Amino acid sequence: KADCETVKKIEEAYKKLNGPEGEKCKSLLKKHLTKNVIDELKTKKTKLGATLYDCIRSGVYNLDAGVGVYAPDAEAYKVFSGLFDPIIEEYHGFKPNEKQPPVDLGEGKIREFPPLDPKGKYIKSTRIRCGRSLAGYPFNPCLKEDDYLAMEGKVKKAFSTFDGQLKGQYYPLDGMTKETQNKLIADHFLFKEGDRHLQHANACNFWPKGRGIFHNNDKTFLIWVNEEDHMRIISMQDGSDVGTVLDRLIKGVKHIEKQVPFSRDDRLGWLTFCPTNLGSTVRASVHIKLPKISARKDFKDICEKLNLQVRGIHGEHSESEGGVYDISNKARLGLSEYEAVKQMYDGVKKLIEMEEKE
Ligand code: ADP
Ligand code: CIR
Repeated sequence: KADCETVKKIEEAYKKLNGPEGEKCKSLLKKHLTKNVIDELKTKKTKLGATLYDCIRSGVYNLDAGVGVYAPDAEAYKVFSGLFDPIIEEYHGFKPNEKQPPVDLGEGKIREFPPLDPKGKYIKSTRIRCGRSLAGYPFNPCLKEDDYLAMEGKVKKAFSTFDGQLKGQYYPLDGMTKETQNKLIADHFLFKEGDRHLQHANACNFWPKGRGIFHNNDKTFLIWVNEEDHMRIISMQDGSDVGTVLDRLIKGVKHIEKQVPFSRDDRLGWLTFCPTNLGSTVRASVHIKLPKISARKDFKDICEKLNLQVRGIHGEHSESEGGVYDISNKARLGLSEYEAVKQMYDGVKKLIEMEEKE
């Protein structure tokens, strides 16, 4: 059972979210952390010792969070389902009695995704990423220094087996010059450093130990190691050729899953640290300029109705620059990998049509 100290912190968190300080807070955490949920869950613990406080600490500290919760280990999704399920339902539209469909990466359907913007009038670049967790390891807050190093060792070995266009090298963060790191971040290849949502989720312990990036020569196939998730597998390139980007991602995923076993849940699909990434784990995005419709007050609502999410030029929690937005599928759970990509594809196609008519 969780100790008194923890229970007290949970009760104080509720007061903070619902007091004057929390007035501007619009997170799903605030909405769904009700008195009843607290009473049901405040003394519970996972086998690894994670409490409700561990799930909510990031969103309690960061009142500007959109979601505000993370699962310290996979069991937390079950033990604290009273909080996670309603948040998952509101974010993905995935109900507690639903199940993630079987894996369908979209193999054999690449031809359905020809370039979205063949003349290059709107789209600068296209990226598709998915997340994976190594079987047998919990998420960040429960990992020890030795775990990070062991995991890094395992994936590094697997990376050395890529060949052809996927062949590349692993660059550990530990020892990378600030100059190289900052250039990789600015060029959209590497995760940022010091994300306060992750820091306050206890996800940055022993940083930069065990963290790094693998990429091929062209930087069109990349794998992030031990940032938010154990692995983020990424395919990206300039232009709008979604099919080619997806084809490369599929080849990479199929190769790596033969080398390392990943954690999958019957109901939630591929397991990830943040509930917004569960299921297919796919975020397919374009960097796009739509000067006319993005100037409209209802731009975000238009995107929301098309199941799209708008981010800034440096990813989540960043602003647009020069009129360029990152537009992607919003839902990842309850739909296959192929369907997630198709949601972005069809939605962005529609936005371009609207831009041309405006
Ligand atoms: P994630 O997609 O992994 O959840 P972020 O939103 O933080 O994480 O984005 C990570 C990086 O990927 C950022 O630098 C972002 O600008 C970049 N990125 C996302 N989509 C694209 C795209 N279509 N083209 C180029 N870079 C992109
Ligand atoms: C938030 O609530 O705003 C952050 N915790 C991020 C939530 C979703 N994004 C993500 O997992 N990349």
